[in-house]
Amino acid sequence: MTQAYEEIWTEFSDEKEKAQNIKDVEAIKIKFLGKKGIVTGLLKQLGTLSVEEKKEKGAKINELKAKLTEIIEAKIKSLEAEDQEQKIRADRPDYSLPGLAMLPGATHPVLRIVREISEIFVSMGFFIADGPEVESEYYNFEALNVPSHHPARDMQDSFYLESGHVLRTQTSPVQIRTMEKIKPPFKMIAPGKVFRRDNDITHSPVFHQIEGLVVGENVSMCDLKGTLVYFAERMFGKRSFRFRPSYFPFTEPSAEMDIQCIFCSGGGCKICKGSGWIEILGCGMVNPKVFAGVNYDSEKFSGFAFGMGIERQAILRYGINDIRLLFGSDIRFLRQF
Ligand code: 2NL
Repeated sequence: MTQAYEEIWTEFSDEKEKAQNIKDVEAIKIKFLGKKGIVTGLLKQLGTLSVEEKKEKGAKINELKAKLTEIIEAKIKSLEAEDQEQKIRADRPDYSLPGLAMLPGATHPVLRIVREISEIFVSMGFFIADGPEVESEYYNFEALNVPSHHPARDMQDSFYLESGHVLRTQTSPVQIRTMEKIKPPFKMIAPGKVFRRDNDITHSPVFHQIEGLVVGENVSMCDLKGTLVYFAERMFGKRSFRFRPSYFPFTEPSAEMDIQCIFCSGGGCKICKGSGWIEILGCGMVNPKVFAGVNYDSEKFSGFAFGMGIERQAILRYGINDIRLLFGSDIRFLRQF
């Protein structure tokens, strides 16, 4: 019988060595200690023996059973611990993997141009002012000598609110409000959003403008030209510029300033429509009727004013072919700046 125990022990030890996982160990447990297992079988055989032998062999078999049970439980425990460890290792982040790119934010091209232009005028002593985007008809039109029969006041061209207010169509109301508050001489610019009922590849219902106003004694068309040429050369580099007569209700005389086409250098191309020139801004000497509205004495003071669309400057500067790209928030477009 001792021989049999030893064989059982050897077989058990061999199989235990080969066991790879809990399932294997469970199978060994059933084979040796299960209801129909080898050790259980030995215990069943005891019934045929004498009381003396039963006592002696029973004790030995029970000893073997206890030993095997202990080994199996220990093995299961260690395998479970290994499993647990492996799970934790698998869940652990892999710090050697390449990270996700963190793209830095960037200034929108429209804001970049606003800052660039503002900085040029601030360097000449202009201050920056702002004002409401929802305006009364008085500040948006009347005060600028745009009478109620003027086509610019047409419902089709401007956004009107039920209250009778209007979304400002230019930033000039900021200048009117400033003139109501302070006395000349001064130089100011007013950058901001403006609104018109237009929407196609060259027009957006919301766009940005910078207007400027200089008021003082003996301010002349010479000052206008000197200031705007200095600005344009800093903005676009040394190029040819020209002033053409134009018309605005709020200035007299009025002009438009052109730059020699930056795409064809004046030879004529698709962008300048063959003319060799591109319009960059409108300007003029402030109409005395505008001064009268803010109680400035036109005998004593004169001034010049100008206005330009920011998107237009951005389109010229960066060669953008659809104004809507500037408002689309498409990261592939914006990333290029
Ligand atoms: C354009 C032309 C212009 C002004 C704006 C102005 C403002 C006051 C008095 C007189 Cl308070 N003028 N602003 C003058 C001339 C042209 O803008 O083409 N803008 C996009």
